[in-house]
Amino acid sequence: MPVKKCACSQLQSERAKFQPVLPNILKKGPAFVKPKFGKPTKSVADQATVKKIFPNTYGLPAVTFVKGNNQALCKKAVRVGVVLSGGQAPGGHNVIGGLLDGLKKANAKNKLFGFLGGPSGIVDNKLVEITPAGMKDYRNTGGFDLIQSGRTKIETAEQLAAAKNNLLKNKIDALVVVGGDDSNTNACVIAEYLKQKKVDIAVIGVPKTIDGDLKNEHIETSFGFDTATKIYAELVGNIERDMNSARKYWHFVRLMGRSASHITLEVAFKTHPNAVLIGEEVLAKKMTLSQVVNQLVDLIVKRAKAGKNYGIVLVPEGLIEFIPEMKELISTLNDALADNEAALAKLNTLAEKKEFILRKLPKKLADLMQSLPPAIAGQLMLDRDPHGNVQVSLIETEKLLVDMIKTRLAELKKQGKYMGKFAAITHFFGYEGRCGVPSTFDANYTYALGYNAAVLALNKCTGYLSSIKKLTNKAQDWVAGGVPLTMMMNIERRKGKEKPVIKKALVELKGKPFAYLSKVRATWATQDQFVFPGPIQFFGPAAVTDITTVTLQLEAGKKVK
Ligand code: FBP
Repeated sequence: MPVKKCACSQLQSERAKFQPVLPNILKKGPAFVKPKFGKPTKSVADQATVKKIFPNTYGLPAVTFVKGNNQALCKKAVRVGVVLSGGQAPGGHNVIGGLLDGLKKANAKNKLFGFLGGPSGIVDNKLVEITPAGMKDYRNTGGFDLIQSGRTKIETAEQLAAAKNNLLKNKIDALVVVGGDDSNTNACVIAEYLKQKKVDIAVIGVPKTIDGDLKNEHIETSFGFDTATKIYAELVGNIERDMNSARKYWHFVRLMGRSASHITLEVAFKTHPNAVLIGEEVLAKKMTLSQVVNQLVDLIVKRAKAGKNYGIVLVPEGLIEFIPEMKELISTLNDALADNEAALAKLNTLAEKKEFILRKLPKKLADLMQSLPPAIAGQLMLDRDPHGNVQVSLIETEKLLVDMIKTRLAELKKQGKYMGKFAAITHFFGYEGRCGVPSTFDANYTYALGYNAAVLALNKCTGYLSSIKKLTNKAQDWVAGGVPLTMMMNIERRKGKEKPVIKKALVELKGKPFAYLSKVRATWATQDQFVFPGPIQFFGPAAVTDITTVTLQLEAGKKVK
């Protein structure tokens, strides 16, 4: 067989033919929609402080696009820049494709430029033009490799000035920042800075993150959540089937999602595991680490009595941050690491750094840190990301739980209270799902978000996040508009300082998805009702190709099986 020269897989070649469906309102192009402005908005909390920091972008009204003649707006050719920021999420390329198509539909002379390697590309003036020909091979593909991503935060006076100068040098009329809560906070900082400097460049955000924690009444979900949870659910389902076939292992699966447990909850809905930990619930119930462990031990003992020495537990990667004593340790560590940055930089090994930092902690917290397995204590010490977040993806909470469970079960065995066998296997699913081929939902959603960002850019809506709503309807019936970035902000402590940031939407314990979990989880615990979702389907009946997440359906008040 001759080797095919094309680097595309068969799936990619076929999937390239898929034309995403645009919401009807955007179909005729930017020349035929007008923004309809609502009432002025307020930030979700800390209004006075947020307003003081963002005097020019605070209080903007929400925007909905309606039919109207806007042809005059499209006469002048514009140059738009796009940057991918933060963690990868399936559909990023389609945001760029939608943006490019929206711009070209408005005026064939419009140009799109991609800043390379994330926000640092703006500061370092690294960009390429994205043409329809260059875009061709990336449509409906996963990954961010067309222009890559990065986590640089543009915050110092020098960085902001360099960004402004490079945008002006390249005659950019609008900048589209595709990012999560932190990156969009940064987009707002840039929008505000440019306004203050009287530079007429609009900055528009696009809600990206597999974590699903960038949401509110205008942003029903961030893109990538749908695909990533489908990929993780396939893997978890496969493990369940393996487990159910051999019936000899307990599997502990940690799932990405940073602080929020949305991914874990959604994967649980799709697979019905025996136990699912929700960080937000652990915090609300103020559960200690031993209580979390004991709860799992009780289930293991109960199942063993029924002859079931196997099971599966889903663990959100941010669990560790929600356990009150760990939360206190992490936030004190955050401040201690930020306050002693220079001194720590001079130390060579992690062990030396740990010794140094232990001396800076109150005794109670130093003792707690010392009581943790050395690997976990070391992982807690690792550098925070540029936005000040603990890198929870590197903390092996599932291993910590298994270690503690083993110890507890051994004690119970000695007391004659446990006669079962406990063989545990740990997994972490995160990076596997972030660059998958976007599901049909994400392919449509990202294309619409990008196209809509072009409309926002042409209308000079600076300080807005691209918003596509009514997502449980058919794609053609989705509603397009924009939500002011300042509306989502509050003040939080980051790197030892109070900072304005977009508030993370954590799992709402009074919300419909968690209520549903509460109803069904006792049954899943003992009466194995595993579901094996299989891989994402791109071709075939709409019932399997177009299905949205259970979370979205429940939030929209729909019934799920
Ligand atoms: P974003 O919030 O930037 O979208 O990143 C999401 C995420 O995948 C988290 O779930 C995870 O904790 C983190 O990125 C991992 O970061 P990194 O890619 O730097 O390892």
